[in-house]
Amino acid sequence: MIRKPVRLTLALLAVLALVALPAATKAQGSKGTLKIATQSPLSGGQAALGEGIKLGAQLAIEKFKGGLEKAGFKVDLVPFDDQAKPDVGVANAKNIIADKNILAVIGHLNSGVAIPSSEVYKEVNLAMISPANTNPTVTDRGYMNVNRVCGRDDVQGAVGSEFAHSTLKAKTAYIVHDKTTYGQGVAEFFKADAEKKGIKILGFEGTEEKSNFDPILTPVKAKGPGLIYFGGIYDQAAPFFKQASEKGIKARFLGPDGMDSSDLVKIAGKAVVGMYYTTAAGPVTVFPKAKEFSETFKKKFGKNPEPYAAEAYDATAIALKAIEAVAKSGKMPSREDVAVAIRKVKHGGITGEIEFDSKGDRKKALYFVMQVANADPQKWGDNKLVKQLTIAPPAVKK
Ligand code: ABU
Repeated sequence: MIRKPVRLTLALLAVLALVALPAATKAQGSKGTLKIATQSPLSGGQAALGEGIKLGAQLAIEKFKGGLEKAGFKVDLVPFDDQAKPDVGVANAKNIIADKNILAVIGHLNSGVAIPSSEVYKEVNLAMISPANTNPTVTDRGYMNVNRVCGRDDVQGAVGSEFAHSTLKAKTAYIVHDKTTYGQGVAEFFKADAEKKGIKILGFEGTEEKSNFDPILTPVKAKGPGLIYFGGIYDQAAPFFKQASEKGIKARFLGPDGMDSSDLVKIAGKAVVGMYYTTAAGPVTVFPKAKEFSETFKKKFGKNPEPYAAEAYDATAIALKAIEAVAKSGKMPSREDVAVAIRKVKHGGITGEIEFDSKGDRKKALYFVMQVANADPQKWGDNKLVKQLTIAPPAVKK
């Protein structure tokens, strides 16, 4: 038999449970579902970086969705595979804008995909925050919905040429690029600044070849440059540099952030140990606040975060902050509200302080010169930090 005080306590608990129930229901999405999309290559030769971007965004949503959930929203991630192809990115973008619950896009990896896809997002003022796109055109169009947390290739190209000139003492260089918006663009910025510094450019050549570089490397070897610069991405650069090394070419190897993936050494092995690259992705070891992210990432996904995963985490945190700010005002967040709110966010991210200028560039972007230290892909994070710079975006040309 239940005694009277116990009966009263049980009755009280039952009443409390009934009162608490509507609140719990509200916290589980009674106001609807808000979605954040990612667009990056999840298949093909650049999937290592693209997958990292998706997983960085996923971790940020898990970490920061609490405020919106308390306000009654469910928050979902919707990953899209752009395959590093402009037409696929644009087709995905059309599907993204058709889903009215998607309030921000974190992406892309490739500037040549981000630029046409963001023309689609612009039609509906859907915010894009890029973790990785470095081509100037991404933000130079001045779209209110387009932002990036990384630096720009007009700066990155010059950081590379300054390093080639002042530290490597290169007198001559041969430049190869992948003919993409990004690869050719950064190669041109490198070339222009290298020439100003007196480096003689012995060749400037674009190629879409992925496996047999002999027709390019034979004349390169004959010209004997002090440095080879490859403007492109690791899936093409790795076999290129591997074959250059096997051919006995003694030039120094240098490239931009497209080199910055553990897959570079997975494909090229020892041939690229000692080579240099510039990057706009912070090696997570330089950011004390990224330690927890890095550990959680490894524990949850069983691998190290690839470059730009931390930037995707910060970009997603900014999007959530902006959505929450709009939701707090009592309004159902619209895409335009969110795009406007993103420009007002000041975020102490794991990759440093982030704030956007009027074009959507990070006010103080980070650039690094790195040297490949080891042929083991697991040790990509141990690459040597040669130089770290914080540089504001170039002034807007009038
Ligand atoms: N910045 C690295 C990825 C290449 C791109 O921007 O297209």
